[in-house]
Amino acid sequence: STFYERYHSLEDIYYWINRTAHDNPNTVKVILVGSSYEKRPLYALKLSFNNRTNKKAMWIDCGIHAREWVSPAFCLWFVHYSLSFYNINQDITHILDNMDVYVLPVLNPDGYKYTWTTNRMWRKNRSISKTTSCIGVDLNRNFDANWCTEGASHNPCTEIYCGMFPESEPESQAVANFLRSHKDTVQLYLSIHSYSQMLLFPYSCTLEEAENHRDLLEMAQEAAQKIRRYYRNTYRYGAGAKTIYLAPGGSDDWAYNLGIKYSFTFELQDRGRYGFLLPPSHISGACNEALIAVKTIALRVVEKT
Ligand code: 0X9
Ligand code: ZN
Repeated sequence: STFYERYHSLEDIYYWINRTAHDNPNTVKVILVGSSYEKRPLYALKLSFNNRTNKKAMWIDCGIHAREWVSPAFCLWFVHYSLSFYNINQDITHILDNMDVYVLPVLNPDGYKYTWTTNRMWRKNRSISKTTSCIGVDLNRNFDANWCTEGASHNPCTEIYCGMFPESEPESQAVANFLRSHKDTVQLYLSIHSYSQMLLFPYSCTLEEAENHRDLLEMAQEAAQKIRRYYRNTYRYGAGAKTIYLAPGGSDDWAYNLGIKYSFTFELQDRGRYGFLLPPSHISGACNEALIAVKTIALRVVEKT
């Protein structure tokens, strides 16, 4: 199997980030977006294939939930595909000609590390609370979107602990700060999770419909259709609250409310057979189908603007 068909330790991923930038000096830059609770760097890669002015951008983050290993694998896959198939594949070429891409491979490095060393099923970050011995905040409940209402918990011992206040965690704050300062260029926000095979869009924090719900629904539907057609796999799609569950404080809803009107959360393979423990032999299938969904949605966003 190739490098991209395996799971990698945090150290390997840091090494890969550096190496990828070093080997592609004209197109790839490393951006330090912030640091984690345990002071690990949060590196994003910026892919930029030309110097057009007023270029728009998309953002992809992976690994917000520690145990969802196929998610960081997708971010690596996507970068590798972009670098390998620019000027070969029409769709990715058109996307990269019109958009810069920011890719954050591991949003939650402390949690990811912990799943490699101590507890494979860890979800949250590793921040310590003053009031209990329970550790970690669910970073996807820590953003300022109906923060800690139904679908999140004030109890630090739960898997959906929302933290002390919105953006209390350095990881969520770093992403929020970056997007706030790039909101004039970033038009598409993507957050990659697993598992359950879904393409979700706002809102998850309320049952209300997003203002461009029809638009988002059509994009997700087209992406799901392509996955079915090319890979014979089924993805459900829809607004988060009605498709999976009410869950406030998520990055997708927050980014949407910031003004990034195309905002999606992908739940990659599988539908529960292996769950978070998706075997490495399934990485290529999972990533290829997610890639076709990303391309479909990004092409639509490019067309609209
Ligand atoms: O609950 C979540 O954070 C995501 N599912 S997961 O099983 N990967 O934990 C779904 C996130 C959907 N979006 C929001 N809740 N905002
Ligand atoms: Zn998740």
